[in-house]
Amino acid sequence: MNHLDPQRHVRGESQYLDDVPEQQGTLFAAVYESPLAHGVLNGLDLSAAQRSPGVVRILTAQDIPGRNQIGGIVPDEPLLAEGHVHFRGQPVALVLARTEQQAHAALKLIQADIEPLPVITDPRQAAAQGELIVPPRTFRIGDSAGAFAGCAHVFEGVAESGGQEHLYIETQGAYAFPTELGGVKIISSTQGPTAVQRHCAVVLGIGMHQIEVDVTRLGGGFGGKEDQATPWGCLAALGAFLTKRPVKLVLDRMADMRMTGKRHPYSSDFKIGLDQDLKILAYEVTYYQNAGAAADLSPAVLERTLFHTTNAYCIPNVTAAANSCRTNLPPNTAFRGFGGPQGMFVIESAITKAAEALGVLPSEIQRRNLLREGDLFPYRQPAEGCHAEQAWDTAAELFDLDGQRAAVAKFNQDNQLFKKGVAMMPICFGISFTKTFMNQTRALVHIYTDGSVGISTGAVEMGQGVNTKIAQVAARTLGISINRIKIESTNTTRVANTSPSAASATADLNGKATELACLALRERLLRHASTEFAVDYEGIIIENEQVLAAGIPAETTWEKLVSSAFVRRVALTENAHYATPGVHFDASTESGHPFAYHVYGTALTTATVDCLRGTYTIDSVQIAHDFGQSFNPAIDRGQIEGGAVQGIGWMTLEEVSYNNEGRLLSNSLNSYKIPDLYSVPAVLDVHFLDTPGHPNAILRAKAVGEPPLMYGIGAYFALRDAVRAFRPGTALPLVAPLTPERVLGALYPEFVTVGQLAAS
Ligand code: LUZ
Ligand code: MOS
Repeated sequence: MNHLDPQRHVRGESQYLDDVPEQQGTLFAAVYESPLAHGVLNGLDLSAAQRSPGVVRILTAQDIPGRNQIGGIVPDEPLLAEGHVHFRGQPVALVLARTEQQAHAALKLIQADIEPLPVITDPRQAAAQGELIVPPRTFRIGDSAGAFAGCAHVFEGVAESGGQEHLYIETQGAYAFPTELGGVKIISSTQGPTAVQRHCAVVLGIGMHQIEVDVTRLGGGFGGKEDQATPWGCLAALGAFLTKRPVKLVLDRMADMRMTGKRHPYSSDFKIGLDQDLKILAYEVTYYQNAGAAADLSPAVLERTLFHTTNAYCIPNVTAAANSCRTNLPPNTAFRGFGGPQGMFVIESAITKAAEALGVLPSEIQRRNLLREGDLFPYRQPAEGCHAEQAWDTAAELFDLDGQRAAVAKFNQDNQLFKKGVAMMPICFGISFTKTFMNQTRALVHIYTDGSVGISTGAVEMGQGVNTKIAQVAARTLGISINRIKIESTNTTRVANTSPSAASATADLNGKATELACLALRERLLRHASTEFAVDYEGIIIENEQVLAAGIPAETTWEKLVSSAFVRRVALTENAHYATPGVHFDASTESGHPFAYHVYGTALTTATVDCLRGTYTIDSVQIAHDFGQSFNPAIDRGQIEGGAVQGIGWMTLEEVSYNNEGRLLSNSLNSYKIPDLYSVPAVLDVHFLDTPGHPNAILRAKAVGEPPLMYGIGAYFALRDAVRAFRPGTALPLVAPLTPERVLGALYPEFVTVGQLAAS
C-alpha cells in the first residue's frame, strides 16, 4: 500500500491553502513587524500607509474586540503588540488592501515610535536575570550527589545545541471568510485546528461555535504549525470579522523565517559518573532552554527534554534540572522531537566526553548502559517491551560494526588529509502527549447508501501519510476496498476539541478512534445480516467486500448489505471517542506513566572529513528500528529516512543565527543551509526489527514521526570521531551544529576562530 497523495502532488492536483480559489472582494493582509527586539511602543504613525493606494483598513491592538491574547500554555502573548515589543518580527499592525502588492507597499510607510530597551538573546544571561518563563523543574531518581562519591570516574562539561528552522515547503497562512451569523470560517495551514478556533474565539470575543476551521492538508509542519499557525489564523479572522470581507494572509518565505519561532537552542551543564566497569552510576544536568519572548509551547518542550534526559540508558542516580529562559527572540516552538533531541544530545555528549577522557570507544559505554526490561526511567515509568539491546545488537551485527571500524581505522592510517569517523546512536522516544488529557480524539464515520465511506477525524495530513493509514485501518476493519474510502478535510464542526496533530501520536489516536467507529458499524451491519438471513451473528464476517457465513447467499456483497441495512433503518453513521488507556503523570512528584509506550532503535553512522577544507560527507546511516508490526512499510520507511536526514541537518549544516540585537542573520536559504539531495548519505539503510509492537499502537504499528530525528545525532559524533582522527587527543567543544566552519576550527584551532555570521 503506497501513500495515497504523492501522485496528486506530482500532478499539481493536491489542494493547499494557496490553491483555494479567491472569492470576489477578498482583501489581502500583510503584517507590520516590530523593527526592534525590545522596546516601549510609544506610538504608530499609520497616516501615510492609510493613504496608500488600495489600502482599506489598518488594524492594531486597539481594534481587537475580544482579548488580545493568544498564549497557548501561559497567557503571555499578545496577537498584536501593545505597550511593548518583545522580539524583532513581532506583529504590530495588519494592513488590509485590495491586492497583496498594495498591502506590502503600505507596510513600508508605517512608522513605529519605539524606545529601545536592552536585548537579551542568551538563555544563561536571561536565567541570571531571573527571566524564566515558568519555575524551574527537576526530575530526580536515586541520589546523584551521593553516588558521585562512589564513582571511579567523574567528568563535567558544557553542551550546546542550536535552533532549527522548520522550513515546511508551504509557508504559514490563513484565509478567513465572514459567515452569516457574525462568525468566521477559516481555512488554515495548521496542525491544530482547534487551537486556531479557540484563540480566534478569544480574540473576537465570540463563542467557539461561531468559528469553523477547515484544513485539507499542509505542505509540511514539523511542529512549526502546532501552535504557530494560530497568529495568522487569528489575524485573518480579525480582518474578516471587522470588514465583513474575506481576508487572505500568507507569509512569504523570508517573513516566515523572520517572524516565527524555531527549535529551541539549549545550553547545558552536565556531570557524569562511572564505575570501573563503565557503568554510569550518576548523571546531573542543568538545561537552559532559549524560549524566546513568550511561553508558546516552551514549558511542554522543556518537560519532554526532562523525559528524554537519559535517552536509551538506565542510570540509577539522576538529577535533571530545567530552566525555560525568556529572551528577545521570536518565541521558539515545537519541532519534531519536541525537546527530546536536545536532552539526548547532552547525554550523548557526556558519554563521549567520558569515553575520550578514558581512552575507550563511546560505544563501549553506550552498550553497557542500555535499558533493559523493567528498568526505571527517571520519572519512574518502567521500560516495558524494551528493545534497546536488540536494536543495538542487530545494528552492530547486521551492519558489521567491527568490520566498518577496522576499515575506517585502515583508511585513516592510509590517508593524511581525509579522515573517517564512526558513531553509534541508540534512541528511545516516549509516545504520547506528555499532558495526559491531550491523548484523546474522535472519529466520525459515514457509510453512504452506495457502500462508499467518508471519514472525519482530528488528524491533519501534512505529508506524513496519516490519511492513508486511517483509510487502511477502516478498510481492514470493514473488510472493504480502500477505494471506497475518502478521508475528509479536518474540520472543527465535524470533529471538535481535538489535540494538534503532533507528538507522533496522530495515527495511533485517530486510527484507534476510526477503528472503534468501524468496529461498531461492522457489528451493527453483521447483526442486521444475521436477522436478515436468519443466521448466527457469531459466524459472519466481511472479507474482500463479501459477507460470508453458512446460510448467507453467495451474492451478498458489501453494497447489498449496506443498502438492505439502510432500508431496515439501521444507522450507517458512527462517532467514536478514543482516549489512550494507562497514561498518567503527577507533576507534584514528577513521576507516573506518561507514555503509552517507547520506540527504540540504533543507527550506525560513518562520515568522511576533508581535513584541508573542513567540508565533509555523511557516508552512511544504517538503522535498526523498532516499528512493531508496520502495516505501511513504505510510509514508515519514508518517515525514518526523512527524520534521520532532518536530524543530520540540525546537527551539521543548519545554523540559526541572530545578532546581539536579536536580528535573524540566517534569514534566507542563502545563509541557512539545509540538507539537499546531495547531502543525503549515499547509504541509508533501514532495517525493520522483529518486534511485536504495542496494543496502544495502531494495529501494533508503532509511531514513526519523531523518533528517527534523533538518529541524526550520530552524524555529529561520527564527524567528531573523524576530526579526532586528524588531531588525536584534542579537546573539542561540544557545540552543535558541527558546520564545516566549526570543523575547520576544530582541525586548526590555532588558525581558525569561528564566530557568528557577519551582520549584513
Ligand atoms: N506537543 C505537545 C507535542 O503539546 N505535547 C507533547 O508532548 C508533544 N510531543 C511532541 C510533539 N509535540
Ligand atoms: Mo510536533 S514537534 O509533534 O508538532
